[in-house]
Formats: sequence, structure tokens, C-alpha cells
Amino acid sequence: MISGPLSKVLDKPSRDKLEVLGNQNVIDQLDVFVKLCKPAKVTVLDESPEDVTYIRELSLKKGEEIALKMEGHTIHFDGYYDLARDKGSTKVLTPPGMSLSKEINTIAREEGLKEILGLMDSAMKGKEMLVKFYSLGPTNSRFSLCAMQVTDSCYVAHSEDLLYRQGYEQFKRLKGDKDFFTFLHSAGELDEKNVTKNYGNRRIYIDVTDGKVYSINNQYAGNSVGLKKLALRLAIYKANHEDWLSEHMLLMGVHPPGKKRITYFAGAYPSACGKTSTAMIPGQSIVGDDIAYLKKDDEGYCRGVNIEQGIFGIIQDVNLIDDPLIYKSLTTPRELIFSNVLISDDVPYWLGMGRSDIPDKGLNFSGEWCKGKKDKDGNEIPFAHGNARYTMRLSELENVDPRYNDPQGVIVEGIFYGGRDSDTNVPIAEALSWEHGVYVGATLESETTTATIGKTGIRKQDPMANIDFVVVPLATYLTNHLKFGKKLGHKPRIYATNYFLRYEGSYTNTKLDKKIWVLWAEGRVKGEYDAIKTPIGMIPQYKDLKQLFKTVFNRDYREEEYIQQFSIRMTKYLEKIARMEELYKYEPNMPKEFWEILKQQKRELQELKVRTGLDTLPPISFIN
Ligand code: SPV
Ligand code: MN
Repeated sequence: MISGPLSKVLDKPSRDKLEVLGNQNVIDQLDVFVKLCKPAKVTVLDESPEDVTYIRELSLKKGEEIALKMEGHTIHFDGYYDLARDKGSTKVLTPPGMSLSKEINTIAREEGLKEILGLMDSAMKGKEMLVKFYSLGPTNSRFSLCAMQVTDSCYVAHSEDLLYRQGYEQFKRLKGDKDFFTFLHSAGELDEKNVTKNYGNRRIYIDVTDGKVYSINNQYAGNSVGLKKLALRLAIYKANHEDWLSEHMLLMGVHPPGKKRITYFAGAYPSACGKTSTAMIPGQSIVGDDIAYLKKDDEGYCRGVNIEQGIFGIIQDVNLIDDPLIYKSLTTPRELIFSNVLISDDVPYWLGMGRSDIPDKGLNFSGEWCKGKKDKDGNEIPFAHGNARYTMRLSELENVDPRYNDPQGVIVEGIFYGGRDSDTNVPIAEALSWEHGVYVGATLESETTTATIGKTGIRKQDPMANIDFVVVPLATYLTNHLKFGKKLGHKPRIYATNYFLRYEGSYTNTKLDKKIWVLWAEGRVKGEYDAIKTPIGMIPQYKDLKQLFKTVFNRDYREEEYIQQFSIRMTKYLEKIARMEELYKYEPNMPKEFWEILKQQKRELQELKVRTGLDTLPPISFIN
């Protein structure tokens, strides 16, 4: 029954769509939102091509996006102070008795609701409220989760049309049930450039116990697009109260050269640590580059799906040499949103794109820009932002995996955990067991980048690359991982990767070398390579890497390179262990397996150090 405030702002087509959907919970929620946000009009959209086109065109009409020269390409600018995820303003609403790890910001639920609902009051006055329905994960699958997005931002709705599967039909399958997530977003008051004015009142409040997120006074997708990191948090809460995993992970098919098989891997990397470029390694196939759900199937395999169908990727350093496939997609006609790059004569320019003819002026995230322009602190504003992005459908890529939409998911046989680490971890090492793999994920660290607001280059702990999103106590989350693995008859092997190891200031490998580490892991999963056991895990033998480098790149991989990369930096690993002790000692109820593995690794490394009197040991010392 549609009555109340909602019925006054609905036109006939929107009313019909809600009626056909047949979900009173949806109607009741919208009624509350309309009363609160007071939009001039509510437009309900289904998954018809007309409704998808409506959003795309409205975004241009309202100026939230501007058309570029290349067909289908548009640009959207977030505000100067809204260019990355804002961790400080993102809080979990905690009811009495709920406590989370200290890494997660919380606010008492009642107090938080009062604040956010206060900010939402009349936020859409004079505006159009858009109501969209999506499916997280493929539709018609045991993985599908329904999600309703309510927003006044066409850019948000357009981004979601590119990034997620339409779910109006999936919502019908709920048959009126309440089992869906809800995201209420308002960009708030906009200035003449269509940028959020009151960014100081930016708030993203996660109501985990009610399956809702409220987000206001922002536009950057990591803050505004409900189905992305906001849904990841709700899904982590759900997964940890059920028996599956919701992870900040890529999914990819690995194709060993000269062999017919495809082996699927998942991979967790903190923001800007090579996740998308791993999923896009030439010769492999991409299932997803950001968020995956993992569940056990009836045969005991780990199955994974990409909850998305698109990429919201960092554009910096996408060039013909390092990311040829994406570069090609960004420079040919297709439906594509650029954000926070430089626009000159309706052509986009970004950092590290490999062009020497970057214009001296144009439009960028600071407004009208010319070379030498300074911010209010006197710092020079670069022509494009380091966290500038592109948004497009996966189907636009020639390397999309044929099973990226498979409702069964793919069988995950390996998992990568990779941080940005200049001085400790080897490029790749295999965990000794599932439990050791959970330890490897739990001890993931990364040096910060521009993907979140704050200083860059600082080492941060980032368990499973998920620290920003783990809205249950860390110990609960890790215990759930351990339990998940125990139930699997066929456990994925787990690998620690590091593409950022330096020696005397320079990277020890090229950007393309990650292909070799990934192919080595695939060969290990299939039992093709022996490996060297060290206290931190199994590392590759020189001869196997040498052969892989030769076959794949026709390059002679020198033994000096191998020794530089795969020596075990015992002192550095011990320093890392000390940081982990510090992080986890405040965490109540940590699984005992975690401390056992940590202590054993510490003991072995200390003994080795004492016995050899060295800080670092070459791989050969571990061969008996
Ligand atoms: C990340 O930062 O991990 C991203 C981009 O994938 S965001 O949408 O901002 O989360
Ligand atoms: Mn991400």
C-alpha cells in the first residue's frame, strides 16, 4: 500500500514499478526517507534500458557529468576535499553492548542516528530522489544479495549502473521479504560547479544491525556509492554471523603458458597496491578487481563470485606499457566515467599516462587549472589527482573471464595477500597451511597511498586488506576465516606477495614481474614446482623462476636478482612480528592458532639470527 508522503511525490510509472515489486518493506522505507529528505520528486527505476538511459542522460543534463570528445566518455569531478575515502567521518553505529576493534570508528547507535538523521533532514529539498535496485553478486544465485540505493546523485546512480548488476527482478524474487541492504545517500547542497558544499559535514554512518547505510555531503564513490565499500561492511557483518567470507578481493583466472587449464585465484591487496593490475595481468582473465564473496560448495570447494560487474580503477600509471588492456579501453569509445583527471579540449589526461604533451591548463579537481596553480597552503596542484579513477563495465574488456557472471561462482584454488612493503616481504611465498595463510592475511601491512585521506608513505597494518571494513571484532573475523578453511575439503593455498620490495632505494623487480609470481603460484597449486621451506613460508627455487622468466618474457633472470629478492630479511621480519604483537595484544579472544604461529615464526627467526650472526639469509641457506 502506497500512501503517506511517498504517494504525493510519485508519478504514475514510479508508482507502478513499486506496486509490481510488491515489497511493503521497500515502500515503508521510502516513505520514511521521503518524510525525512523532502525531495520534490521520487523516481523509481527498474532495469529496463530506458531507465538506465534516463540516469545517464540526467547526469549530463544536471551537469554532474560532462560529455567528452570520445563517444560514451564523461568526466565527473568530486570536490577538492572529497577525493578519497574518508575514514574519519565513517562510523559504525553500535547498539549497547557491541564493541569493535579500535581501528574502526564507532558511535553509539542512538546518538549517531540522531546526528545523521538531523543532517539528512530536508537534504533533498527541491531535488529528485532516485530509487534503484541492484544485486550484489550474479542474479539467481545463492550468492545474490539485494540492495536498494536511494540517492539524489545521478553520478552515483550512473556509476552503479556500470558497476553492479541490475536487481529489480531479483528484488521481486524476495517476494516481499526484508532481506536486502539499503543505502540512503545525498550529495548535500551543491555549489555552482556541482560539487558538495558542506564537506565538513560529510558523514557515512553504517547501521549494521539494521542493514542500512546513511551517507551525506560527499560524492567520491568510495564514500557515496552504496554498493561498494558501504555494502562490503554490511556484508562482512552478515558473513560473520553466517558461515561465509565477504572480502576485499580480486578474482582472476590464471592461464599457464602452453597449458589448457585455467586456475582461479582470489587476492586481497590494500588500496593502490596492485590489485587491479594483478587481475589485469596480460594473458590472464579477470572475474573481478575489488570485492568477492566466498562460500563452500557441496563438494567442499571454495567458490567465489565478484559482487560487481565493473571496475572503479585508479587511473594513475595506466599506460600502454604497464596496463595495455586498460589503456586501450580508456582511449576507445565506450561508456566510461573519468573522475578527477585533467580535461583540456574535452580530452582526459592523467598522471603516468605516458604522454609528453600534457596541456598547461584545463579543468581539473581544483576547478580551472593552469600549471603552477597553488592550493591554500602554497602547495602546487598537480594536473590530475593521484586517486583519479575510471568507471566502466567489465564486459568492455577483452580479457574478461567467460565465467564472471556464473551464478555458481568459480572454484578458488589460491589466495594472494599483498601489501606495499619496501623492505621486508619477499615477492612471493606460500603459506605452510590454511592457518598459516590466515596469519599471513592477518599480518598484512601497507605503506599508505592517496586512496584514503591522510599522509602517504606511512606503514599501516591492514589485515586481509579489509581493516577499514571489518565491522565485527578482528578476532571474530579471523576466527571466521579459520572456521571457513577447516570446513573446506579442498582448501585454497595462500600466498604472500609483495611487488614493492626495494634494494638501495630501487624496486627489485619490474611492474610486469608479478606475472611470474602468479604463474609460479599456479604451478605450485597444480603440484608442478618444489619449493624451499623457510620460517616465513615456502619460497620458489631459482631454477623454476629462471625458466618462467625465459618462457614468459624471454628474459634471463639472474641469480643475483633472485638472491636480492628472495633472501629472508630476518631482522625486518622480527620487527614486523613485534608490530603485530602490539596490534593484536589488545584484541580479546584472538584464535590460539594465530599466537602459536606468530611465536613459532619468531622463535625460528631469532634462533637463525643467533646461529648465523646475520640479519639476512640467502635462499640457499634453507636448502638442506
Ligand atoms: C579502494 O580504495 O579500495 C577502492 C576504491 O577500491 S574505493 O571505492 O574508494 O574504496
Ligand atoms: Mn577496494
